[in-house]
This record gives sequence, structure tokens and C-alpha cells, in this order.
Amino acid sequence: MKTKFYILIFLLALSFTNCNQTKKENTAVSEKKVTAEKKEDHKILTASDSLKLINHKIDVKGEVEFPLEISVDSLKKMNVVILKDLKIVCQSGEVKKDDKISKGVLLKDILEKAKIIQNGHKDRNFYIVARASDDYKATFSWAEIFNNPTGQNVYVLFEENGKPIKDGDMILISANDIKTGPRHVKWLKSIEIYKVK
Ligand SMILES: Nc1nc2c(c(=O)[nH]1)N[C@H]1C(S)=C(S)[C@@H](COP(=O)(O)O)O[C@H]1N2
Ligand SMILES: [Mo]
Repeated sequence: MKTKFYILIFLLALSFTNCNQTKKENTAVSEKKVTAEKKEDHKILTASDSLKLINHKIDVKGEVEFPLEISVDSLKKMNVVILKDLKIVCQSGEVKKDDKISKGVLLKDILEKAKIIQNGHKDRNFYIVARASDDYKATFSWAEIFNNPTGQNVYVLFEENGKPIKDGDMILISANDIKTGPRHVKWLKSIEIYKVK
């Protein structure tokens, strides 16, 4: 009886060590994948390549009453907000940027100026795409911007640490996101408003 019990314990222990081993192998594989992705996704651009992507004006267009063309100068005439300690963290967890001070205008203020065309108060199924000249994109929903704390932290930035932006004239950022890298749109080109069909 006792020997049977010991054999059972031994077998159980053996199965646990096997489990751990497979887990370890899995993590090793996924870590390798992350490094490979990182190299591919975050290309280091030369200054002249970055210049080619710059837009001095961004278009606010789509389902709006007043399509706008926004420049750094026109942003400066709006309600400018100062952001402190803005960290840009990639999906991988890597800190890509750590700005002490940034200046920008709320996306909400820009959209209110352009005025989304709404047919009564139940017409709120819109999505907003922030697009860059390299076609990188970030997407927001109407509710996120106008009826959620997220919207109080989405900005179009025009200054970082007292200097003009390096990667384009303007950057769009959703500062409340868990990882801020994905909805950090450099070389911002347009803000597009679409209605869910
Ligand atoms: N226009 C544009 N914006 C972009 C990207 C991009 O490739 N193009 N990369 C994003 C990613 S994956 C991250 S983590 C942050 C910071 O990336 P960086 O280190 O390439 O600046 O910017 C984001 N914004
Ligand atoms: Mo990233």
C-alpha cells in the first residue's frame, strides 16, 4: 500500500517538472519572436527620410460640417494644454520616449470645432482614424472621445521639451492608454471621421 502511494507521488512530481519545462520552452520562443519583431517594426530613420514624411498641415475630414486644415500655428491659437512626464511605451514594454513637458490641444476640442454631423442624440456611432504619412494609424470611437475619461487625454502635440516635434510637425497621443506606443501617431497627416454603416 505504502509503495503504491510513493509511486503515485513520484509520478505526480514527474508530471509537474514536465509541465514547467514546456512552459519555459514556450517563453523562450515568444521572447525570441519579440526581439525579431522589434528589429523589423522600429526602423531607425535618417533625418532626411523623416523630413520626407512631414506634413505642415493636417486635414480634419469626413463626416464633419467644417473640414479643417490644422497647422502648429492654428493649434497655438486654441486651448493649449501642457502635459508633464509623458512616457511612450511600446507594446513590448520597452520605453521609447520619456518627455518631461509636451504641449498640445485636445482632439475633442478639434472635433468640436469641425463639428461631427449628427442626426439627433442617438446618432453617435462614429469612429475616428488618426493617419500618418507612412500610413500608420490609430482608431478611436465617438464614445471614447466624448463620453469617457480617455477622451480627456487624447492630444495633438506640437512641442516636446520646449522644442518642435522631431518626427513630423504634429503627433497624436492617447496618453491614458496602458501602453502609449500604439496610439502615438508620428507624422500625423489626417484625422478622419467615419460613420458606422
Ligand atoms: N507614423 C508612425 N507612428 C508610429 C509608429 C510608426 O511606425 N509610424 N510606430 C509606433 C510604435 S510601434 C511605437 S512603440 C511608438 C514609438 O515608436 P518609435 O520608437 O518608432 O518612435 O510610436 C508609434 N507611432
Ligand atoms: Mo511599438
